Amino acid sequence: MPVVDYPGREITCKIVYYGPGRSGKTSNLQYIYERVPAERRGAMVSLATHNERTLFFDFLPLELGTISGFTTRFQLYTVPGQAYYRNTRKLVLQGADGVVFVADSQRRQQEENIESLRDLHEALADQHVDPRTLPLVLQYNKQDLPRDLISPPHLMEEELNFRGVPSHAADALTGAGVFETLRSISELVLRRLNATSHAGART
Ligand SMILES: Nc1nc2c(ncn2[C@@H]2O[C@H](COP(=O)(O)OP(=O)(O)OP(=O)(O)O)[C@@H](O)[C@H]2O)c(=O)[nH]1
Ligand SMILES: [Mg+2]
Repeated sequence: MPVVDYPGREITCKIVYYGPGRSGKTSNLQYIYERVPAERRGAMVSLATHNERTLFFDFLPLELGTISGFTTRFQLYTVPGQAYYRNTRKLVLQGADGVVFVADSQRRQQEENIESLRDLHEALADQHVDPRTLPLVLQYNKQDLPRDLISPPHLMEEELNFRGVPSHAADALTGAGVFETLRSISELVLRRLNATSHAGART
C-alpha cells in the first residue's frame, strides 16, 4: 500500500517498470527525468553494466502535485530484464503499489514478453500479492520501428492484455506514450488508495 504520512501530509507510492531485457524500461525513466521540471524530481540513480543493461535497478523520485492537501510522491523503479536477474527483480518488486509492464513490440520478442509476464505473475504470487488487484498498465514500446518488424497495438493487446488493463502504444526514445503510461498507472494507484481508505473508514 502507498505510505500515507498524515502529519507531513504526504503520500508516497512505489511504481515498478517491469518487462523483458531491452524493452525500454530505463528509456522510459530517462525520458521522464529529462522532461519533468527540476523542482519536481530528485536525482535519478541507475545501477547499470558498462553496456547500459540495468544491473540492479533505476530509481527516479517524482513529486506529481497535491491531492486533497497531500503532496503525492512517486518513486519509479525499473527492474533488470535479463532472465538471470530473477532474484533482483523480486527484490525490486517488493512493496510495489503499481506495475508498468513495458513490452517490446518487435515480433521476434513476443516470446520474451510472454515469459516476462509469467515471471511477473510468479514473483507476485511468491509475495502473496493477488495480480488481479494490483494496479497494472501495459505499454507497447518501440512502435516507431518499421512495420514489418513489429506487432501493431491491437495484436499486442490480443497477445498480452488478458486482464483488459489500460494500455498504451509508445516510443520511449521520442517519448510518445511515456507520460500517458505514467498518468494511467498513477491514476490507478491513487484510485485504489482512495477506495481502500474509504473501505477502512467504514470498518
Ligand atoms: N527504436 C526504439 N528503440 C528503443 C525504444 N525504447 C528503447 N529503445 C532502445 O532499446 C535499447 C534498450 O533500452 P533500455 O531502456 O536500456 O531497455 P531496458 O528495458 O532498460 O533493458 P534492461 O535494463 O536490460 O532490462 C536501447 O538501445 C534503447 O535506445 C523505442 O521505443 N524505440
Ligand atoms: Mg534497464
